[in-house]
Amino acid sequence: MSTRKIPGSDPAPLGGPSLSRRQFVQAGSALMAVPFLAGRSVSAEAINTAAPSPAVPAAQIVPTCSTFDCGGKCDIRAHVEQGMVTRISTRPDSALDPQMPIMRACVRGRGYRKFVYHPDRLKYPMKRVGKRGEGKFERISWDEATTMIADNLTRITAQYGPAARFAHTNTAVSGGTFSGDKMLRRLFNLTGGYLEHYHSVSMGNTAAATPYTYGTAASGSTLDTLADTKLVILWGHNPNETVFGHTNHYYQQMKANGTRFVVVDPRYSDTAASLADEWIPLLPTTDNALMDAMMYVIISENLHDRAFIDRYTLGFDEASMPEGVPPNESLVAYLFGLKDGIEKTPQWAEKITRVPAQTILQLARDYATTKPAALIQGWGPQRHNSGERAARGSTLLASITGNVGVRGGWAAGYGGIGNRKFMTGPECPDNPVAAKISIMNWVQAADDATKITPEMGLKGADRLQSNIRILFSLGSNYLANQNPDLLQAVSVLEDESRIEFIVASDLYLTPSARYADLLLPETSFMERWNIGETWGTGNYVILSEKLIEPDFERRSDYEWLREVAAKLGVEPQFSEGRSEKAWIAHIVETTRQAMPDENFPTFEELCVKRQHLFKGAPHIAFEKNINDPANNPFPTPSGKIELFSKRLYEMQHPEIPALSHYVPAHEGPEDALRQRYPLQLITWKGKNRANSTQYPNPWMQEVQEQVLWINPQDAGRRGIRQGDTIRIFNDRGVMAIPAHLTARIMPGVVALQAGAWWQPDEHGVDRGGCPNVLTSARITPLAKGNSHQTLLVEVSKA
Ligand SMILES: Nc1nc2c(c(=O)[nH]1)N[C@H]1C(S)=C(S)[C@@H](COP(=O)(O)OP(=O)(O)OC[C@H]3O[C@@H](n4cnc5c(=O)[nH]c(N)nc54)[C@H](O)[C@@H]3O)O[C@H]1N2
Ligand SMILES: Nc1nc2c(c(=O)[nH]1)N[C@H]1C(S)=C(S)[C@@H](COP(=O)(O)OP(=O)(O)OC[C@H]3O[C@@H](n4cnc5c(=O)[nH]c(N)nc54)[C@H](O)[C@@H]3O)O[C@H]1N2
Ligand code: SF4
Ligand SMILES: [Mo]
Repeated sequence: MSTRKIPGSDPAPLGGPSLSRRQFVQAGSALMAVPFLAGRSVSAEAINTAAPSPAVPAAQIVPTCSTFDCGGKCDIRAHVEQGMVTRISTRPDSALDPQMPIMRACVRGRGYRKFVYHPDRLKYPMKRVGKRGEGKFERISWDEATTMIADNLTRITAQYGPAARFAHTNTAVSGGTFSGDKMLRRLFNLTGGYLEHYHSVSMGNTAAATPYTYGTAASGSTLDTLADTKLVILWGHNPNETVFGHTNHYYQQMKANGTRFVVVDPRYSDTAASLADEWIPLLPTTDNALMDAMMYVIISENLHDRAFIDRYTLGFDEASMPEGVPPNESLVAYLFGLKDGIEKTPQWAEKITRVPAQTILQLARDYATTKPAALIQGWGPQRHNSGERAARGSTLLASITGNVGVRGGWAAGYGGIGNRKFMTGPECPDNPVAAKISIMNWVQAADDATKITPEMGLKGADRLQSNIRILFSLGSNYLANQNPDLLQAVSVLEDESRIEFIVASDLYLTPSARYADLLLPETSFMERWNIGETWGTGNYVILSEKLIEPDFERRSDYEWLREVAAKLGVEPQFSEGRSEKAWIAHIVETTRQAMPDENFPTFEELCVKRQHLFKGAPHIAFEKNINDPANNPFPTPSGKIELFSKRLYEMQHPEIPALSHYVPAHEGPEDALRQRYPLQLITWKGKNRANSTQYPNPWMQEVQEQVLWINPQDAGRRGIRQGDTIRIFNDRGVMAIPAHLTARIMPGVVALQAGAWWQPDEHGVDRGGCPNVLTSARITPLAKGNSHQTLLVEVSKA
């Protein structure tokens, strides 16, 4: 055991004397206090027989990963010396395991230490002393804190019922198998339940729209199937920054092998800079116009895959329409203007999108004649109020060109692969409360829940009986910062007669945490046991070991929840006697049982092996349905790929038409509001933070300043020069930050990196550059989801 090599570990790590596993054990007495030893299968005997310690104990290099919601799950190396993480490095070249995609730490990963050891980190539990939102807190003991929580839970549940209890969205901790947030839900359900929410603000619009084409949202393939793809169109997808599992590993190989990349994005993103042979900027929300015109060209020039269309699809032309639909509703009828008299030509689309007609013509021809080709849509285009249409539009293009179910093609927006589930996770009893709201309804549910209707997104009930009265925000900055139209949200939070008790647990006093009544100092991923999981777009897990002891009075969410459970009298059922580490071991065991063919390691084995790559690659979405349609109909009502969706047709909602074609967006380029607010604003996820996580990290602030990207043409018209402080405003809010003049953003559009902290000055002007002082809380028509990306603003010199 002591000589066994950790797969992927470097025999000669950079920057420090190397220590073999045996030497490490021999150095036992000096290192016994180092907590990570406890998890290794190093026997006590081995330690006791160890030789005397060297004068200066060398750093132990531990392969681990973070559990943030950053899109990646990288193999980082923590250098641990005398109970401190002294350095972060990454998977070394010599460790290349051909089985594992290469996931090296990004700039955020390299800076993790500054996040964990930052002097501003919360140190003690604190209760609010000023007005709510003022940010004044006073230190209290953990006993007082957990008593406050237990008492408020008991009082509020007795007075308003369990549906008055709410747990906010929690993406910062969703990258781990185990989280306080999951355990909070367990505690809720053991004591009567809570008001659940649905909808992923990340990709919920794609997830809701895709099943109308294919019958399921599980429409992603594994990236290893793209090795021989000649053309990839990355459509509103910026994986160079957002990572998405291990996109870069494959895209860099493909680039080296000659794959042509086209990037369709209003911004010249880092992905466009590093991969693109061609960048096609278009006005935000006009993606469907470009798609419509591409389909027009493909069909007019007879480049569509007629055999595929006839065999697998519904609604292409009048001959293949479902029963009971009047004439001229098919795709061909729409594109050639048989109903509205408008042919969806490249010239038509040029006026809407600003993409030159010739470029559209060429893109359509390239996509239809390169076999196979992959049009991969990111999640930026679907975080719009036209987002569901954009997501479904790409499924139509893939279908008419026969790129569905074939190796090297791509069916839909970047998405989940099959029904893959990795770790089983802590068990959660059923929620006795049937009602569910969309995450977009939470502000209304706090203000006056009786106004929420099923049309707005209420599920499982016709009305809500109670407002949200007690709210927990664990691992999220979504009370204010990340929530669309944040000023509207905080006006409800400030009213103490609405939500009566707010608990926030974070590492920092974020703009959201300022609204807490009780503020709890959580541990970081380095201070507790967990397993990092890739999103469904990847397929491995990495042990995230406890490396250091928490300082001050920091406690993991699970630790204080246990104390609350005890005060509510349910601790034994809640914890089942397990520590955090014991839960991880338990989940590993239940995962092994749930997937007997997977050969998943035991907990002891995982502590040595550190990683596990799940089987299931390569996977081509819908391969079965295409190879053997008789036995594998698509799970749609017709059993076919539904270009025309009768289900959508019956909704008769003008914003989600049966064909998913272009419809001008609210606050889009055709909105009359443009006369006052002529610029479209979009946000993107940048390289120096995961959403708002790591915002206070000084190393990350050096990487990129919060500035507004504005095209020199738009700036020139307003007399704005490089670096000028400018005001960006609309009816919802105003901010003042520096302007960055760049041709990387097309005229008519301005762009801000998402996730900067909201910092209002005494006049209410945000000096931090948080886009959500400007964004809209409009709900998308089908998913009842978010459309953070669709908004109009004006910019002027401050
Ligand atoms: N570095 C980093 N990585 C991250 C995150 C992070 O904050 N930082 N966040 C993680 C999370 S939580 C998520 S959900 C994912 C999100 O990943 P995505 O949603 O894919 O990322 P975004 O940057 O929001 O959008 C991708 C691109 O869409 C473009 N775009 C915006 N509007 C339009 C449009 O109307 N049409 C077209 N064609 N393009 C448009 C943007 O300019 C951007 O370059 O990333 C994850 N990865
Ligand atoms: N304008 C605009 N708004 C957006 C987006 C956008 O693109 N543009 N993107 C949206 C998307 S896709 C997402 S996913 C959301 C993300 O929004 P949120 O879900 O709010 O995620 P973060 O902003 O990362 O905030 C997470 C918080 O958790 C804290 N944290 C980190 N680790 C831990 C931990 O271990 N325990 C606890 N208790 N806390 C921890 C961090 O310090 C941070 O304050 O934002 C959405 N909002
Ligand atoms: S922040 Fe994400 S992409 Fe960066 S090193 Fe960590 S896991 Fe990898
Ligand atoms: Mo997200």
